[in-house]
Amino acid sequence: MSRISALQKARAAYQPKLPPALANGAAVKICAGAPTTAAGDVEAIKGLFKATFGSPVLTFEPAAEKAVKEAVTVGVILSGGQAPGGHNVIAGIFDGIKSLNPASRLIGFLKGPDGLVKNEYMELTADIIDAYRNTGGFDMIGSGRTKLETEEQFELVRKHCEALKIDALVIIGGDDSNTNACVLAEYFKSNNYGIRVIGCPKTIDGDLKNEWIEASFGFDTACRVYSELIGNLCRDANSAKKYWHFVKLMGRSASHIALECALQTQPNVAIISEEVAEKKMTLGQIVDQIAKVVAARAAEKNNFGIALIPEGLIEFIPEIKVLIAELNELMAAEGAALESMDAEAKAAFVAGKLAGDSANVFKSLPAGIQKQLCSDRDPHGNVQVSLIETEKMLAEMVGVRLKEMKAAGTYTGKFATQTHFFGYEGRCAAPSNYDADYCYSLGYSAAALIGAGCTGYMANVRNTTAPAAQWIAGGIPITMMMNMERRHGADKPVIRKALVELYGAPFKYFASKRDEWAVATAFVYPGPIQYFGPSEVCDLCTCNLALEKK
Ligand code: FBP
Repeated sequence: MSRISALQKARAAYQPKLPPALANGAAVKICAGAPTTAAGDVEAIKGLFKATFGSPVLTFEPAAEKAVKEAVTVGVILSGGQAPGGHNVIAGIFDGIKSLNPASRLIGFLKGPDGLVKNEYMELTADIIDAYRNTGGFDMIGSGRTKLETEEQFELVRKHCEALKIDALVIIGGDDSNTNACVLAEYFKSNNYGIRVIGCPKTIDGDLKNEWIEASFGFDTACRVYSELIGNLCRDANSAKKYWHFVKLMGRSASHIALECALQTQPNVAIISEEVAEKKMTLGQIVDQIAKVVAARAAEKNNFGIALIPEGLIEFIPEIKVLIAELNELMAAEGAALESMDAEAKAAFVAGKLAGDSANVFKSLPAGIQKQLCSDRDPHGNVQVSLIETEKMLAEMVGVRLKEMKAAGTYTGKFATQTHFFGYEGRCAAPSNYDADYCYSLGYSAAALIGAGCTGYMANVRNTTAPAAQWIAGGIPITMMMNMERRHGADKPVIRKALVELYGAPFKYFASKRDEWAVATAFVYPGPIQYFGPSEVCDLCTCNLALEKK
């Protein structure tokens, strides 16, 4: 057996908490609400999801007594980027289906949706599950970003599931992956294939949430890891007093991670992309805003500070957003021509094809950023913003602006920078108590939905700011979260992403404090995640959730 750390050994014994409805196993009493609709473009979604549209929200209540149901065989995939707690979702599914009937079986498809299409799998036995309880990472079965969308893929999935006698599939993923789950559920149901599909909300980005889904799993742990690191940088900056640290944080479409880390650490600057879009700020205005804070701190002899930059910022700056939309269309149309080109040639080719404002904006960007904007999209058509070095670009541009201010006599300080990108550091961390409990409960809820014969649902656990004894579990129809969006040059049904709400309590609190945090050195040092010790340091929820539920 390979060596495991002392923490992993001790942590393996942690028994995640479950909502009371699941205390007697996954054979629960189901309470159904009223028929549901879609998040937008209702008629289009209704037309595309004729078999699964309109299902009710389901809430579980405890069964009167432990019941044995028919054994089920369930397939599971992890899809998209890693997020802490994925293994606990699988452990929850395993324990849940075993509670339905000890003869139930769990098959793990390898490397995400690809495993389903290529029929690569392994049976997940008790020994395997036990070795991964409460661990971070997705290494039990791996993950991938392949999009399931063609009928040919769906038929392969059916063939492989039927050969393994699979009754239901659980897709653990973000908005794109749960969109896959919904499309697959519709295909199986409308063709009477009898294989059910259930989704689970995963993503460190925190943008898969809505009125019903309080959080995507992994967000809590990842933000705690980044906040610990940011807190350490804050302390270093405050000790050495000579660097401004520009920290880019993952979160490609929404700034929830940047906002949460700002709430946990109180940095001098935190840019929130959604505000940039709302105020229609230009890149120049963002640079000015940061430079003003640097100058104000320099006037107090504080030539150091911390600036948080959300990974997706570039896509929210209106002029660059228009440029990216045009680039997406252009790259989809010219895919064949671009395929054989290197990054430099792609940028030159694209520059020659763009016209009007977008051509000027593209030309105004540093060459490195131009190339990064022309790099391949992910399989879902998203720009890979983790590859765009916004933190370096801003640090450089603020430096240039400060030189101009110095020449004009409005700034007299010193400006030296360090840049960082925190993303991968947190995606596979050992789940916090919140994520360990939440994930296990989500997996167990997925098992309960399967036991009840449901399809096209996302497992749901809510009221999670209260102790687990008050958590509510159930299922939400995925069609309820969908709308139409432009992807790869075509309108597609997708789950609506949750962006930071500028009228929501977390942003409003941040906005009420940021001027004070900008000039004062008001850093908070959260320290590492605590797995053992008093409840007030171990059983926390995010600042976002606490403020939203206050
Ligand atoms: P998911 O949406 O799949 O959960 O992934 C989120 C994320 O962690 C983003 O924050 C980041 O931009 C992206 O994955 C990077 O993914 P990759 O390593 O595959 O490029």
